[in-house]
Amino acid sequence: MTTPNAPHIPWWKDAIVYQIYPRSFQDSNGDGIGDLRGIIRRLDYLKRLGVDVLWLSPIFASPNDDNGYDISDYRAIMSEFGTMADFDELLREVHARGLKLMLDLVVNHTSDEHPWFVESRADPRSDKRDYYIWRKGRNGQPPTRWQSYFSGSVWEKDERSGEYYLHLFSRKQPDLNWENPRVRREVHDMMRFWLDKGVDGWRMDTINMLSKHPDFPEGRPLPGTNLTDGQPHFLNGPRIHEFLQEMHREVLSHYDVMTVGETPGVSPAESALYCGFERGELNMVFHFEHVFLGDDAAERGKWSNPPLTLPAIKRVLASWQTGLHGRGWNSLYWDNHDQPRAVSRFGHDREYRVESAKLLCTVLLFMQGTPYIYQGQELGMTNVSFESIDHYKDIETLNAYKMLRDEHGWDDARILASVHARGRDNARTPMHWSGGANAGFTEGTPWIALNPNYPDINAEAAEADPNSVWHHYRDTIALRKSLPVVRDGTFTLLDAEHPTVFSYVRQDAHTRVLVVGHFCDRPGVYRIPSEFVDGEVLSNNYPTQELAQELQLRPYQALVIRARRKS
Ligand code: TEU
Ligand code: CA
Repeated sequence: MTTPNAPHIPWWKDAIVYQIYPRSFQDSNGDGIGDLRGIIRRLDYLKRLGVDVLWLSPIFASPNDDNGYDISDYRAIMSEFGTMADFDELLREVHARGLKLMLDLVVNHTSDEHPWFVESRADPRSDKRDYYIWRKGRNGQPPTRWQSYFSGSVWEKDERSGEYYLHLFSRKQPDLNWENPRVRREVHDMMRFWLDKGVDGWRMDTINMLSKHPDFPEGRPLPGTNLTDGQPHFLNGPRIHEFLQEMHREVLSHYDVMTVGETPGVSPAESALYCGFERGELNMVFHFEHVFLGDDAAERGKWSNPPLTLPAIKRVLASWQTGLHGRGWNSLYWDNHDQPRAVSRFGHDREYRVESAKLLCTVLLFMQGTPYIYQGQELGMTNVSFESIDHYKDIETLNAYKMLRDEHGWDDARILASVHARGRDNARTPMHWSGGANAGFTEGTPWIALNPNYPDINAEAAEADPNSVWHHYRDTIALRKSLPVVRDGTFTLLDAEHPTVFSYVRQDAHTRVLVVGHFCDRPGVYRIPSEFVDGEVLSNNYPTQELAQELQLRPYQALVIRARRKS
């Protein structure tokens, strides 16, 4: 029962989202590939964890050049994942448990096996030609020297017509031409098809890339290559807000849905244009400032793997908390299917794996915004270190391996060290359900090798152990939901330059809460504001804590302390 005249609070502000990478979540038919019926089997596990929304990475028909982010039929289920009847049952079972389902909208590009592109490439006079971005080159060269996210040029020459088509990602992912109103209408119709089935939201892949600069200007030269950085000319392009406001007007505004846009390269101020409460575009966006810290300035981008410092991470996260407070809404994440495992990247995945995985949970979930938990993050799953590139599957990694070896002379050891640290397959090894064969993921041969540490790190063991990362996630989710200050309160970063402690205060008219995270593998002492010295410890990833002005902190300790109300 809402109190009269209370401000309407949309449901996605209170939601916890759990991202499933279906290919690696649960296989149900022994072919070694996760599928929709496997997800149905694990819904009760997700309900017990306490999450509200399930985001599925793409489940649509695809040749899987980029594991489903290359769609060949937007209205069909990928055959390896099951049937439309399986999807309908999954949606029913999700809703029967009071959960919601968010799908992955990949409309910056299709697969080159989509009938639209097959026709577009086959006949320059076809009415599908203008569904994609075809340009003549100059003097036998591509229109620009922009670098693809998957290495090499963004232009692929079609010998028959002599023209080039644009693909910001793989050559099997041709970019759609959003300048064409028929393309936009096709997308709107497809979105309605799924929303009319009862889907509750969309994660929108690379959504700030839809509008390219019409002149395709050359980019900034990239060191050590003959390629350039075209991002200033295709990120946040001239018509992007027009396209998103049209999508909202034509489709989204007619449904009670949640939307999150994947928008690399936006600042907090720019993101407010996408997710500002009155903008009529999206509810929130994913930024990449924390996970790509330093990569832009590094010679080989993320493969150079520049070191992270806690003050730099704090500055970024605090700027998003204060930059969007009262203007828009944050997404909160450490992990997803494109990123290495959080406990390996930001925590300590050896002797302090459990403590640091819990710390990352606490520090993330007490910020303002909607948290996204990636499959396995709730177990403290870690990066994997396959000893050969032959074990890796991700097109981004395999293309980068060739580029780094052939164009930059890196040896295998150097390339593998970068892949171990930053490769996307770190997040794509099969989910660990038990310590049994193949971690309970499949009775067949898994499509990608498992992380060998599944006997020690798996859901069955975690649920049985009250001190596990899993129980900390479940308890922290429940605690977060009991404290309105976490959804509504202000955020104040303390001690921004402290090298090992991330501490901040959340406050509203009734409550002040202090969050302290000690990102360090040694004990430490941290001076807390005096008002919390006689406070109440609401969360602690260690069994006990003496409160004092000079707080004694254990390695990777995380605390949440509520100040006592002044009478
Ligand atoms: O990722 C978009 C994106 O920005 C990625 O290139 C990301 O920066 C990179 O993978 C990090 O190394 C989305 C999807 O999340 C990703 O899985 C797809 O490969 C990509 O779009 C193309 O659809
Ligand atoms: Ca299967």
